[in-house]
Amino acid sequence: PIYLQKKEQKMKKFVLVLCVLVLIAGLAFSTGSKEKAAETKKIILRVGHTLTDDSHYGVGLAKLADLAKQKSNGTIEVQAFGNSKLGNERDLIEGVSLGTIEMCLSSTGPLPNFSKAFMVFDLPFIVQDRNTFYPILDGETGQKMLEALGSKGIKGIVFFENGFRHITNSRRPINVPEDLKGLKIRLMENPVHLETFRVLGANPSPMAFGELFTALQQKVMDGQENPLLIIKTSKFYEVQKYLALSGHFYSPAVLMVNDKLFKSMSPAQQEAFQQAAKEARDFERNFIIESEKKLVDELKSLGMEVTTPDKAVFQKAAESVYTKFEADIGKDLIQKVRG
Ligand code: EAX
Repeated sequence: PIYLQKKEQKMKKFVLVLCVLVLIAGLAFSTGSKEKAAETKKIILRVGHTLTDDSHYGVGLAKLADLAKQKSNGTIEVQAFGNSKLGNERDLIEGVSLGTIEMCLSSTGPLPNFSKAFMVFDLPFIVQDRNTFYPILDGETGQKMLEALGSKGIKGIVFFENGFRHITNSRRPINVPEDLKGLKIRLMENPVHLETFRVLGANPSPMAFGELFTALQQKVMDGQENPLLIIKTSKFYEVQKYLALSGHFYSPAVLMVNDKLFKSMSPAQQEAFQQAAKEARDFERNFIIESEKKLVDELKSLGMEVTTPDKAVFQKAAESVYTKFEADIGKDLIQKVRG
């Protein structure tokens, strides 16, 4: 019957329309996923640093590698190269600025060569307590300083920690500034640090970290200053008898990425990486705090003789450093960092 034929025709039309729809949906889906694949191309970030794999930098960067991989669905791979393998800190920062190295983790020590404001962290005893300092570093003040690196082609991601620095030497125990008289002390290439040790009466000279162990071993240098974890992991206790818990400087460390490269990542990758970096930062800071609970005893058992100088005496002796650098750094910034 006619009405049945019509029904069949309708049915055929319906199937045809359905087929076309399925085809269109399929096409849309396949181009969609192709776009997605293009958007999230895989990025490999080599990160250079000066410390050992078991140091706070090594441990923090291993954490960053895990988190970045997880959060980016495997599209960001972080490869760490420690022990100055990709260069000393100044070379590393220059490399990141030029784009010859993707990323580095460096103490703020060499950063005044790139942006003067960073000198604020180098002032003696300006940081006394981590808990009040972290919010300043992670808040607006620190953020502005990281942004200033943009003009050098560097994206400053977050502040990790290098830590409170203490003096070691092979000659004598240090209790008062006079004990430093005439000692050849290696400092970072940093004008504020060098001036501080000059004012304290030592004989400071700048040297790259990678050359330091040999210089101490061969007595080219009598001493150096670094956080406890570095004294342990870089084995300075093997060539330095005396440790003074002076805590005279606090070094943050900046995780830096080449700016162009950072901008070439998809928005989702950028977000994933920044979140991973924040979590790795917190992890690294905690690792230091936990390690430091036992480090003095460990270093003693490794043969070091430890003194605890009166910080107020050293602080007073180094006061003129503030006046000397105030104009370069800015009174406001000094006030803000002091908290
Ligand atoms: O950033 O050079 C130094 O003494 C630093 O503490 C070290 O390179 C870690």
